[in-house]
Amino acid sequence: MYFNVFEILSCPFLYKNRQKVIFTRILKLYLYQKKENCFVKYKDMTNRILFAIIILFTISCAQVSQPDPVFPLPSERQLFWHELEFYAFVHFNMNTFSDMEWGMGDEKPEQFNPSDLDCRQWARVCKEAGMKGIILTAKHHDGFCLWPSEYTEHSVKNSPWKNGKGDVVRELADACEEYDLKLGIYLSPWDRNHADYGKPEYITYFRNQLTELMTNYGDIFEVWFDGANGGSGYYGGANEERRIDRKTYYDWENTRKIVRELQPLACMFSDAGPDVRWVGNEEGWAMETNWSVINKDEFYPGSPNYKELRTGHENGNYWVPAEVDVSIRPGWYYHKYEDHKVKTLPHLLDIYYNSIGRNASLLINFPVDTRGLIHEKDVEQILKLAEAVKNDFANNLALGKKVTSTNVRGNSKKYKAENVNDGKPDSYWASDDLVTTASITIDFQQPTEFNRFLVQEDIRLGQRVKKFTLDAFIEKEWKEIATETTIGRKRILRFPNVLATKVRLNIVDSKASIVISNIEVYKAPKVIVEPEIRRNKLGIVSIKSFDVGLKTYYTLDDSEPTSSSLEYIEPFLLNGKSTLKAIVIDPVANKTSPVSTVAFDVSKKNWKVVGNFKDVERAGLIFDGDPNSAWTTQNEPPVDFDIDLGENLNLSGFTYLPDQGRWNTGIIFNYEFYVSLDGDEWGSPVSKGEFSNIKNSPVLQKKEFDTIHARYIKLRAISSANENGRIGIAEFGIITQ
Ligand code: FUL
Repeated sequence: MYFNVFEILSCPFLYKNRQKVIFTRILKLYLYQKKENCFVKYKDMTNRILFAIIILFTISCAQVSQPDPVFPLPSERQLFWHELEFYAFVHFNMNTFSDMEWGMGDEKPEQFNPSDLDCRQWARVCKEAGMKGIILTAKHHDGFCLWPSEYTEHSVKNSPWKNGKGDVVRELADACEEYDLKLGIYLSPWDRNHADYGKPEYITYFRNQLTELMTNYGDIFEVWFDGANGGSGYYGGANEERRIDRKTYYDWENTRKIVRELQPLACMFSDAGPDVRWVGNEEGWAMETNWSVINKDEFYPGSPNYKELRTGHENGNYWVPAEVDVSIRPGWYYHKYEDHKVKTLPHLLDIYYNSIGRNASLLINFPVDTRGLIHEKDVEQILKLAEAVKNDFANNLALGKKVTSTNVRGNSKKYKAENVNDGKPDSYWASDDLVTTASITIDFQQPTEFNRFLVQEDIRLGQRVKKFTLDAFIEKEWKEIATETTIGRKRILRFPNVLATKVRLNIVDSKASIVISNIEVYKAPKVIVEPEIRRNKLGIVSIKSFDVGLKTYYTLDDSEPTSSSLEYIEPFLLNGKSTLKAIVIDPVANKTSPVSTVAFDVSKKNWKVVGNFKDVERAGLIFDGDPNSAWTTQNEPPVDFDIDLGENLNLSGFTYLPDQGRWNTGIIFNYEFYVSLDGDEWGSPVSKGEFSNIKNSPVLQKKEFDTIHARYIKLRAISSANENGRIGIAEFGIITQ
C-alpha cells in the first residue's frame, strides 16, 4: 500500500463536514506507510509539497460555507443602534412654559425660565431605568432653540434662564457623558417662528442650525426629523398659513449629507428613515409582523401612507428598522393637568413587550416639567418598569440546556443547535441552504414552568423568518402555544405559565436558510398591582387584575381585604351604597397587591338625562362607570344637565369627573347645583361655586351640602375652564345620606 495522492483526492471531501474522516484517512495512510517503511520512497520535495497542498485543499473544501446573506442588510451604524434598544425622549422647550403641545411661534424668549433645570437628574433617571441614551427636542415646531444658535434671536440666549448664558444642549451632552449615555437631537424641520419658513432661505437657516448641532456637542447617536410640517403660524409676524411640498422642500438628500459628513455614526430618523423609521403611531406598539426592511423611497417625512410603516415591507429594498415613540403621559410636553395620568406599570409593560418584543426599539418620552426636572410621578413609574423588566428577565431557563435541531448546516459544529443558548451573541444555529422549515428543541430535562420565549435572528445576515410556531412538551405530548410571523432582531412572546419538559421552536417559513442566534426562556413573575374596580349603570361591578393566574378578594364593609375575604370570580350586582375594597394575590409567590378602594353610592339604573340636547342618546356615557368615555355638548354655557333619579332620595352632595380625554375638551369651572321633587320647581341652588384648579388637575370633584329630599337634580355649568367653552362630563354621581 502506497501513499496515493489520488486516493486522498477521491476522499469524500466534496461532501460537507467530512473533515474528520479525511484527516483520519490521511493519518492512517501516513502511519501505515511509515510502518511499511516505504515512506522513504516519497521523501522527495515534490511529494512533500503535494502532501501539504492536499491537506490545505482538504481543509478548505471541508469548510461549510456561511449562509448567504438575505439583502438588504443593516449598516454598521444601524447594527450599533439596534444594540441600544431602549432610550429616552425629552420634550422640554417653550411649550413647557406656554402649556401647549404645538406653540405658534409667537412666544417670547422671556417665557423660557426653568427654576431648577438639572440635566444630570434626567441622565440619572434614564441610567437607572436601563435606558441607553437621550434624545432632546433642541427645537420644536415653535422654533425656540435650547442652544444659543448664532442664526436666531429666538433662543435661550435671550431668556432669563442663567441670564441668557445657558445652553441646555451643552448641559445634556455633559450629563450624558458623565452617565455614559448617548446623545440624540430632535430638530423640527417645521418652524412656526421663522419669517422665511416656506422660502428657500429657510433651508439655509435649517442647515446652519443642523451644522451647529452636529458640530458642537460631541458624538450624536440619532437625529430625529419630525414629519409634522407646515400650517398656520406666527412666521415672523405674518401670522398666516404656510404649506410646503413635504417631498421636495427640504431637499432631504443634501440636507442629510450634513449629518453623514459631520456625524457618520448617527442614525437619522423620519417616516422615510433613511436609517430608522417611525412605527406609524404614537401609542407605543409595533405590529407582530414587523419587517426591518421597507421600500423607503415610497415615503417622505409626513407622507400619508404611514400605516405601512407599522409592518414594513416583506420584500423591502432598504434596511430601515422601526422605532416606537411614546410618551409616559398622554402629552409630549408637561401639563400639570396630566399629573394623574402617568402610564401605569401594566400599560408600560405592554408597551415594552409590544415594541422591544416585536423587533423595534423603544423611545419613551419624559415631559420635563417647568422646574426642568423629570416629574416625581414619571420617575416612580419608569423605575417600576425597569424593576419589572429586570425581574422578568432575571433567570434564563434555556441557558446551557440540551438543544437539538432537525437540521444543521452541513452538519457543521460551527452552525450547531447549541449556539442558540451558549450566551454568545455572535454564534448562531443555521440550516442548509434549501432548508427553510426546521425545528429546534430545548430540553429542560425536567418539568419547568415558563411564560416568556425570546428569540433572535442574526440580522447581520438579514431578516429571514416569515412564520414560526412554538410548542411545549406537556405531559408527554407536544402542544402548540403560539403561531407567529416575523422574528427579526428580537421577538419576545408572552403567554400564561406553561409547565413543560421541552420547548420547540418550529420555523415554518423563511426567505432562505434559517439563522437563529439566540433563544431564551423565562418565568416572569406576575404583575401584582392594585386591581381596577368599575360599576356600570345597571349596578354590575367588575374587578380587573392585570395578570392571569391571580386571585382577587374583596370586602363590602369597609374592612381590609385578605385571602379569607370574598373571592371575586365574575361580575356581580351591587345596587346599594357601599365601599368596595379589593386586593390581588399571587398564591404561588405569596404576594399581595396594594388595596383598591371605591365608595359606591346607590346605583344609577333608573337614572335618565332629561333635557334638550342634540346628542342626548350619548348622555348615558356619564353613568357608564367608564372614566375614559365622556359626553361633551356643543351648547354654549350656561348648560343645564337635568337628571331624573327615578326615586326620591336624601341627597347630601354630588361628584363630577371631567372629561379625561387627551385634550380635556369639556371642563366645567363655575357651577350651580339644584334639586327638585317634581322636575319643575327648582328653587335656589343647594351648592354653587367653582371647581378650583380643575384645569390643572382634572380629577374627581366632590361637593357636599346639607341633606335634602329630592328626585330631580340639575347641574348647571356656568362657565368652561377651556378656551373653547365646551362643557362635558366623564362621570357624574350623587352622595346620599
Ligand atoms: C410629533 C410632534 O408633532 C409632536 O409634538 C411630538 O414631538 C412627537 C414626538 O412627534 O409628530
